[in-house]
Amino acid sequence: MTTSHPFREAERRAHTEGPFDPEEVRLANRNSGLLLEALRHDVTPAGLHYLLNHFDVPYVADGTWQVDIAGRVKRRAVLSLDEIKKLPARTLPVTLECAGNGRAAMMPRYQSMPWLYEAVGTAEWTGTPLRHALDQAGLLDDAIEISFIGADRGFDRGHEHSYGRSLRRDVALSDDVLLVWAMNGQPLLPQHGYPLRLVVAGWYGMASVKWLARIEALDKPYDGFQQVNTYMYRADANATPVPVSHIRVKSLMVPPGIPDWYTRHRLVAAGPTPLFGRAWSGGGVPIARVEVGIDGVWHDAELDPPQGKFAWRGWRSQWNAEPGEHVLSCRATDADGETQPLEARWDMGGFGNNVVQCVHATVR
Ligand SMILES: Nc1nc2c(c(=O)[nH]1)N[C@H]1C(S)=C(S)[C@@H](COP(=O)(O)O)O[C@H]1N2
Ligand SMILES: [Mo]
Repeated sequence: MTTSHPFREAERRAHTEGPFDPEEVRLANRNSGLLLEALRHDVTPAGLHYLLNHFDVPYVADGTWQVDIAGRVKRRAVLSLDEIKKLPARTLPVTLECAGNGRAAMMPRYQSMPWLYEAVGTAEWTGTPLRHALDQAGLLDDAIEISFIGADRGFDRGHEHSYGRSLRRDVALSDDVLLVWAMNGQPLLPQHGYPLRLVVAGWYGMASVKWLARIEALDKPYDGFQQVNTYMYRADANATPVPVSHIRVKSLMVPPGIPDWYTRHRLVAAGPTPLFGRAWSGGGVPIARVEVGIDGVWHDAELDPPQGKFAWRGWRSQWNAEPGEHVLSCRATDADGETQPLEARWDMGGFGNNVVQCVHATVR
């Protein structure tokens, strides 16, 4: 190798089983997940929303941010935050989920951020549809993709890069792709992309670029590391990679009863026990059905009214808890007929695991 950086691919084992490595534990400490009991909130308080940051959170001094819109445009535009905030605003409740959610439950697991179930949250994002900002520069006819580059930079598998992603032109121009400056009515927190981020409703989180510094219109597909070298579904090393895009249908429940501190095993009092959770899917596809499984026997849950095209939907059910050991599950089906699998579908990078959740409970 002739590169002049100190990071070698060989230092990371691709797949592993058994105890977590210190590197995985360190990533888990940097990237917090939603506490499952916080599924109760229709809108996740910002401090409980999951986090996924690849590199360092950039320090941004107030009042200095600018976004450069360049590439295949009629006139390059450099917009300040104040100029962007003057564009037509829209607030949209959006459920974001990390594409790696569930990775740690795959066997063997890919060594990366070891999520179990908790890389999900729903916030009310305020911003302007991206197309209003693009209008300031004017896309040329040959612009086929728009790329989005963040201010954070680092290495992954030997490649130095700024975090960047792209969208096809028609996707980028949809009203559901927002340039966002507020989360739940407050300025973005540093860790969620202050002062400006993209939110791509209906897609896994990797598309929603934080600390957005540069937008470039391209006449060829974007080839940044986070676009082509990762976020691809691959069953094995020889399989044709399929880009990760829309969120897969999923549901989670608030674990009932009280937990054991260390194992999180639940203790539930015998008798009628309300169960509550959330279900969501990607691409704006509505949730059609949620079932609750008690020791493998399934029945329908009741759905709460929808909260918006891109937000999770509440569901509830009653469990007549009888003394003994039990396994509780939930399974969502969307309007396209997609449903959650009972066993994780294998993926090389640990992406898109929407296996049903299992909660172990002792009833006394
Ligand atoms: N600039 C930048 N944007 C980013 C990331 C990042 O590391 N850097 N992580 C992405 C990933 S993988 C996810 S899942 C979401 C997480 O958004 P959140 O931390 O606000 O929940 O941000 C995305 N945007
Ligand atoms: Mo992610």
